[in-house]
Amino acid sequence: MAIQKHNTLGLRFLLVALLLNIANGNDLKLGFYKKTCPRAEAIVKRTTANFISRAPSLAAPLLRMHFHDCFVRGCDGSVLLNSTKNNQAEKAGIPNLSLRGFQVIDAAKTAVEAACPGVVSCADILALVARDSIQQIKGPYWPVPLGRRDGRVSIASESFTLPAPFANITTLKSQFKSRGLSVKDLVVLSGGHTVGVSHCSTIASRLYNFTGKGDTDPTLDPKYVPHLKSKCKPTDTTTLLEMDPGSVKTFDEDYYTIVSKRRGLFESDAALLNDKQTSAYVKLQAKSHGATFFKDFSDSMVKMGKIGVLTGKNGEIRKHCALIN
Ligand code: HEM
Ligand SMILES: *[C@@H]1O[C@H](CO)[C@@H](O)[C@H](O)[C@H]1NC(C)=O
Ligand SMILES: *[C@@H]1O[C@H](CO)[C@@H](O)[C@H](O)[C@H]1NC(C)=O
Ligand SMILES: *[C@@H]1O[C@H](CO)[C@@H](O)[C@H](O)[C@H]1NC(C)=O
Ligand SMILES: CC(=O)N[C@H]1CO[C@H](CO)[C@@H](O)[C@@H]1O
Repeated sequence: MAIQKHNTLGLRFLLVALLLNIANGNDLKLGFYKKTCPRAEAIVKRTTANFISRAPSLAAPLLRMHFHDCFVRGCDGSVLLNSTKNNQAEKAGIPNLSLRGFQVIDAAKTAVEAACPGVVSCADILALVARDSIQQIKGPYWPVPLGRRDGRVSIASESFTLPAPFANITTLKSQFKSRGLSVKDLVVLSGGHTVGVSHCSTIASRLYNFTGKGDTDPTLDPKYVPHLKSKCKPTDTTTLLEMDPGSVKTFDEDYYTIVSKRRGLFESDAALLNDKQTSAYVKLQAKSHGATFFKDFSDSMVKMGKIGVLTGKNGEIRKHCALIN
């Protein structure tokens, strides 16, 4: 009887452990394709290098694509799926605005499929391409444990669960927490905004109509506002703003200097000054010229890459990244 009870408890413990395991990505492994597709990682790296050497500005959207993938339904390649007759996919959601670089993923997948058909998932390819892109522009390297499988579901409305550029610090913290990421991960991963561009429309209300009275966000450096207004007229939907003016293609710690000067583009960037821990981190990285930023970014990217992954027999290995099998 006692043994029986013990066994039941043990089984329950095992089940819970298995569930947790799936949820925090501990099933992923470095070198997962070593036997089944030994050249997979090299092929992805070479394909990525081909693109990024010609167009370094693609590194930023590829990093962002991996973030969007992981934050919606976990890192399962759902961001890569096209809409169909009966379904509007994540790509069709407003927050996808300016997601670019799908051709890099498709090219890497085609090259990998030629070597080992039906073995390597699109979710893994995206995780590798994001890492290789950032390394190629002299950013940090991080190890990418592999073995993600591809999901079969992608829903436009779920893209609204992504953090919004107007989110406050409370909302940002809880959106990261619900995906198993810490307050530190929030301030570290926001450093991804050291590369890339944003549309004027994303900050139009911050510049021109913050509280609906034709005003400007008072948390924005008033000396910086005229510059932003000269670049972005109120109804401009096409002009691009550099997130890190002057070093938009360089992965460095400038982001924290910019935010500490109250020149971060989004309210979500500025919000990092409204919490003790995040604000201390911003100031520390700004002052120390990013002493620990690369190491921190690597650690947080590994964590982000494990969010809600499908492993084992879950999901599938897509034949084409934009289509379920
Ligand atoms: C913390 C919450 C975050 C918010 C609210 C946010 C929001 C945004 C928005 C609104 C844009 C620009 C869209 C446009 O106007 O075109 C953007 C761009 C970008 N984001 Fe974030 N983001 C967040 C976190 C992250 C994270 C965690 C990463 C990666 C680690 C990331 C990487 C990027 C990159 C690289 C770009 C530039 C993309 C390009 O050049 O096309 N962001 N983000
Ligand atoms: C997915 O959609 C894009 C954009 O509409 C299109 O160019 C591409 O050919 C589609 N991919 C597939 C496999 O249908
Ligand atoms: C943060 O934003 C949320 C959602 O918009 C709102 O409910 C909450 O009151 C805001 N919190 C603070 C402290 O402003
Ligand atoms: C500013 O916002 C208010 C309230 O949302 C709106 O009624 C007004 O039309 C906006 N003004 C402009 C110039 O967009
Ligand atoms: C890449 C992509 O699919 N972008 C789409 C994002 O959403 C906008 C607006 O819903 C579409 O116009 C884009 O084509």
